[in-house]
Amino acid sequence: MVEDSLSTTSITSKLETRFIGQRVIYYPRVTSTNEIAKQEAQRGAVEGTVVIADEQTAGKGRLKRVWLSPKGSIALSIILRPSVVYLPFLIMVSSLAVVHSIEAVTGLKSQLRWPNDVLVNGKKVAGILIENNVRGDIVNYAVIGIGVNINLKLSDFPEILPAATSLSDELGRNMSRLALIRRLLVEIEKLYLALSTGGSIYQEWQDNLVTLGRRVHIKSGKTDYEGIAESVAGDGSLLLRHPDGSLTKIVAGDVTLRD
Ligand code: BT5
Repeated sequence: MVEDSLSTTSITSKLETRFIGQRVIYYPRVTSTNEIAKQEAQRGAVEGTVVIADEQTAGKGRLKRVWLSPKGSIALSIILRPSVVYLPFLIMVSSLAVVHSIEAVTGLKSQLRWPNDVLVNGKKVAGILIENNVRGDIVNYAVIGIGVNINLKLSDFPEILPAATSLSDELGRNMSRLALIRRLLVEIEKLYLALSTGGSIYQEWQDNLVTLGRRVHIKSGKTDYEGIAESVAGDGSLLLRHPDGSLTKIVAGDVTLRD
């Protein structure tokens, strides 16, 4: 049996970061850690504050979609106050940090599906929702919300079953959520700090995207596109090559692989 209860102290104790996770607000159950984090950020919470919950009752995906986060998963949100130029890189920082920490703690390899999904064996194991509060060039705050399916039997969640998985389903055993959380905070800080020293995060992100080079269907707002996902631009948008040779830059959307 894996000891798996969380507490502020167990997360922060001797955590090897400078600021991310040095302050943790932990809830056994909460509406949405992103919502709480935004309120805390508005009230002036220090950069690196983490809001974390065992369970969310109103977990959010993008575009008002629902994110299921029952017991056994983790939901956490990190408050950052980056310069505006770094905002497009936050999805790269957070998704690569998830890939690194899953591999470090479980040995499992994961891949990224543009723009924000982390997959293991082709199924979604984690999702990321970044919410920014920006006025002009001034970033009031950015909240990085990450949900990871850890110790869940996906067969209990038929609504997401065909396209989702959990780390325990992939490993065939339960694992320590605490170990993953602590590693994730360390990895995010490392990649985030590397941004300011010109680290090559864009290249690594691009290399991990399973979407590239594939025939895809993309739904972006009310528009549907078909084509080859050719590359990603430095600002994180996807460049889609149409059958007639033209190219569209897509900033946000949902990708389905066609081949
Ligand atoms: C996401 O949205 O993938 C972003 C999820 C972010 C969740 C975190 S948890 C901490 C923080 N607090 C919050 O309230 N949210 C963040 P999107 O790409 O829109 O994907 C949503 C879709 O994924 C849903 O419509 C379902 O189809 C599917 N889904 C829902 N719950 C899932 C789960 N636990 N595992 C895998 N897929 C899921």
